[in-house]
Amino acid sequence: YIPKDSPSCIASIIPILNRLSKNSSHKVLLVDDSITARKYTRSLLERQYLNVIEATNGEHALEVMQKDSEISLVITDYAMPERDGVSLVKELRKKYSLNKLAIIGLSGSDEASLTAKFLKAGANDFLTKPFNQEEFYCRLHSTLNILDSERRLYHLANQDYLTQTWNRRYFFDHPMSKNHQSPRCLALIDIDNFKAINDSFGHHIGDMVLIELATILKNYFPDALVSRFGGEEFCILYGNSPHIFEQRLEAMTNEIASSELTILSNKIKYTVSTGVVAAESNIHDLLRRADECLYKAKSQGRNCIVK
Ligand code: GH3
Ligand code: MG
Ligand code: MG
Ligand code: MG
Repeated sequence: YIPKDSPSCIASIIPILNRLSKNSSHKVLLVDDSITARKYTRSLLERQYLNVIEATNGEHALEVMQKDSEISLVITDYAMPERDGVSLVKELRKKYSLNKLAIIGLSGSDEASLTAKFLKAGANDFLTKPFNQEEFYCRLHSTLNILDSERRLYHLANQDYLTQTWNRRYFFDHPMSKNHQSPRCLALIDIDNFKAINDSFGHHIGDMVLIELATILKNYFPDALVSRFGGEEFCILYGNSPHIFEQRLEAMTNEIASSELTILSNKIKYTVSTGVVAAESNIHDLLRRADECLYKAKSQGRNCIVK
């Protein structure tokens, strides 16, 4: 038997305490109507180098969340004026999935069903106040570990490993792809004679050209959905003016054609061909039409845009 606060028990938590470092990027919103409770929990969190901000009830917490997109953990009390903790969790989970936000419920109430209420509403975990400090840290760490894993999983499932653009799965899942009503522009961009780049310089240099192109695409279209569709083919889905879209595509095509890359002391020039469409149509139709335009761009001699 080890008494709760014996030195050996404290020692056992040291590796866990060490886990969160000064550069841990988590920002915590602490929601409680009791100033004393907030002060105490804040001091525990700050000892873990967590950046803490506070809200005094559920409604207030929703307002803070609206304004601050960096919050990755909400720790919330149950009984509060205006909106209680369970209702807050339900509201938050409508908007933030498990890879965006972790939530821990706290309550001083002895209502037995409260744990289940919090968990069913979407909380990751729950603790009854007053809680054991060590247990709080254990639950805090496991919750943040799960958040990190969820984020990593999301990243692995939706991003292209080589170029760090979105992948096809993300593209087709995105609301912008699914919303058939809204007018959209779509471009399919394909590197010209890419096989020759691989053949002359090697596959690893080809990979670096793909990374370079992805960077250019993301710079030219920071407000669009940029995905890698296949080997050396990228797709851009854009929700604003077709005129601006085409202007940017043109500027980008010219910049690529007129620059020379130096990769591991190899001088490389390349060009891209693009097929572009703008219409209120379903995504498969847009893709089919953009592909036809891309085919024309290739047969017209490459390094051009066909709409
Ligand atoms: P075109 O102008 O008609 O598009 O000719 P192309 O040579 O670019 O097209 P083709 O489809 O003949 O060849 C595409 C090449 O892209 C073949 C394939 O080996 C290469 N490729 C596909 N994925 C990757 C990749 O991830 N890295 C590298 N280095 N090459 C890749
Ligand atoms: Mg309370
Ligand atoms: Mg090609
Ligand atoms: Mg291709």
